Amino acid sequence: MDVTSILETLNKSLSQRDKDYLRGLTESQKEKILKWLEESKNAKANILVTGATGCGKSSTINALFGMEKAVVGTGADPMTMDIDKYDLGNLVIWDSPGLGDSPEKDELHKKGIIQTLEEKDAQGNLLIDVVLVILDGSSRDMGTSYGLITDVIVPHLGKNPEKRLLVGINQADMAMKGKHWDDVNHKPDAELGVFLAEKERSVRQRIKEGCGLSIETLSYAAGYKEEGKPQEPSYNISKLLYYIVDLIPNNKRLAVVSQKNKNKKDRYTYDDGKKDYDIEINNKMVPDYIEDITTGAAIGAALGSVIPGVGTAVGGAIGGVCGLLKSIFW
Ligand SMILES: Nc1nc2c(ncn2[C@@H]2O[C@H](COP(=O)(O)OP(=O)(O)OP(=O)(O)O)[C@@H](O)[C@H]2O)c(=O)[nH]1
Ligand SMILES: [Mg+2]
Repeated sequence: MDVTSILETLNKSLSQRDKDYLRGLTESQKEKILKWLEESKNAKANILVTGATGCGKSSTINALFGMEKAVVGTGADPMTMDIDKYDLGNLVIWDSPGLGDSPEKDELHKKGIIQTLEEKDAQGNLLIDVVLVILDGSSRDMGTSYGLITDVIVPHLGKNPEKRLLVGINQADMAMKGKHWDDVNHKPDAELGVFLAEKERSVRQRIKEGCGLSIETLSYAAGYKEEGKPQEPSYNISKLLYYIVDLIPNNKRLAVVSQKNKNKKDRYTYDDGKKDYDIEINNKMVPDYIEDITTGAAIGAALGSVIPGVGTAVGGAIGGVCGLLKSIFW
């Protein structure tokens, strides 16, 4: 999308009422909004995805963001780290094996995870914004993953551990050995729904008992992929992105949403229906301190029309938003 069409789209997404409202904001409110957008332009978000072999890390990344465009690289020290790094420009995804392979490999993976969690950005802040630990929902043995969470990850999460960790229970379709899954609508039936809710609750409780933290858990299905065929549609992938965005710092949220997988529409079609997560994601893009003052979420509407899935062009898109807002403000 070029800047002119971005501006046009934006202009259309704002009603006259929104514009009047925005124009009526105080100078300091206007400055605050522009400052946040300016910061968002060059912000880089970092997400670490980890979990046991075969839990569905790659499938999840693919469903969330689409990896066709990803440049596959390696971690800082590939000989010892074994961490794949997907650099999408404004979003970097670190894909690390979890534990459970063999004692020697586990040591290696542990070291790699800790090293990544301790990395700092140019400002000296911890580099990784959010850690997504993926559990295989079809497996009964979660012991190894709890160990990974409480003994390896949590001690290295820094000051606000509850704001940096999320646990996803993947392969929801296989949680009851493939039974009670509605293949047509790509979601669990009532019985499996209850089973999954119980699973989420018990994982939350185990973590709470293990390290005292209240960590958000959610079940989803990235979607099974057969060799040579496209990946099956996902379930709850928009909910997963919503949870991720919720944990991401304010000025990095646009970076994450800009990478939302928009090539495969069905990826974001099926979820538990408790909320419209796509709308919730758009609402989350605007920091709370700004949403408070712009009751109509006018900016959210504008951003929602250009940011999701815009990819590396996010800087230009945000520039467009800034330009339009300036022309409305003054
Ligand atoms: N049924 C089902 N299968 C899935 C789902 N997600 C992933 N899979 C399958 O699980 C297998 C492993 O998925 P990957 O995404 O490669 O898992 P991974 O964690 O990246 O595996 P490693 O990189 O080898 O550690 C593949 O056959 C996927 O198609 C899901 O939601 N449901
Ligand atoms: Mg993988």
